[in-house]
Amino acid sequence: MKIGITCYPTYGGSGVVATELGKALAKRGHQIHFISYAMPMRLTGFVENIMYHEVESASYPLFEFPLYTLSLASKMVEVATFEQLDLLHVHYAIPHATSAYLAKQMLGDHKFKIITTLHGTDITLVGLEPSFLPVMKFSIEQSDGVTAVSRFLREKTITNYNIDKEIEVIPNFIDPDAYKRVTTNCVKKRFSPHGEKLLMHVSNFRAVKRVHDVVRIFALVLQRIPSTLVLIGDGPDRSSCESLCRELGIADNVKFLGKQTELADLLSCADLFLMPSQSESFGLSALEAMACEVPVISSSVGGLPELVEHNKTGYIAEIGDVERMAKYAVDLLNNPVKHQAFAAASRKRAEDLFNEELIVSQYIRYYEKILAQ
Ligand code: GMT
Repeated sequence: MKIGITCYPTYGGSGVVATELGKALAKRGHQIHFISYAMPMRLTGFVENIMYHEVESASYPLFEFPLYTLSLASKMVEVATFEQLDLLHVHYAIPHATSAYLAKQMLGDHKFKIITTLHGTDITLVGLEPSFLPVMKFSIEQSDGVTAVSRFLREKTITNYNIDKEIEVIPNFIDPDAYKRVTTNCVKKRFSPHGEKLLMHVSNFRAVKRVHDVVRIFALVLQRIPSTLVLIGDGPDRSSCESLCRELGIADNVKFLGKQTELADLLSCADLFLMPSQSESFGLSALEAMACEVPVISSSVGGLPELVEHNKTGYIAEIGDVERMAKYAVDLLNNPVKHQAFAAASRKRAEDLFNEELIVSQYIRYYEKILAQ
């Protein structure tokens, strides 16, 4: 198939899923055309069957805001025409599904199918803004196929937007060969020179991630167990989290690594992964941790209970219940037999339910179904 993929190219789950999907499809011989305003973060080097088309947004003093939606639609028309795309798969509905709709309307003879994958705040937060809601509902309904990354997100889409459309749940995935626990211990020794337990969190440090809760959970754990917290990623809440660590007197035990690419190496050092989010439609970084045999302690929101199996691969607790999450963490870190069982169960769940082979095949079957309609 000839498939166009549009996503945000930045450090974020939807862009990661789109890029890994594109790479996996290219490996299977499909021709993939990424269309975005920058090269997707995980698309490095030359990859057979993958082409990248950059969207250039023109600026003019009259335009107070960039008109990316329009520039993207024009680029979609260009790529679909010259490359004879069969379908255009857009990740994160705003504004990609709208640009795709516009592009399709502009094309006369060669019409492609549009598949929109809903990822999270496009549905649960941003899309609900009155200035976006009508156009979101319309663009989702006009897509030929719609997928959501969890059952939770499918239900939210149906109820929030009153959408009368079949939505296929296709969860996120990992490559179990790329995400596995690596045995080398050297990085761990840097963070835990005296065998301290290592707690980890990876995110874009936005308010929905509640990274302050990560710090507070860790402060409680540290009172009971010698440990280190490693925080990976960057974003709006990073500075205030650094201040909180100083206020709580735990700054020496917390390492802020900023954005990192070699996540499997780092996750392999961790004993626990924390994800106390306010909202999380799936929780891709928690899945990456599980694949590296790291049990997850998370909030019970959104799609997280579909990923984290309570009392088996980790624990879930109410949003903001920092004490309970800390109690779970201490319990697990103090019990090596249980910890080992949770670590093995995490890997097994990631491999059995969310492995690349399984999920990419599911996408291919879905593409074929939509193309046949
Ligand atoms: O929705 C967002 O905040 C952005 C999006 C992204 O691009 O990182 O994250 C969402 O998509 C990920 C990939 O499907 C999911 O793993 C995240 O749970 C989801 N984020 C939220 O729902 C907050």
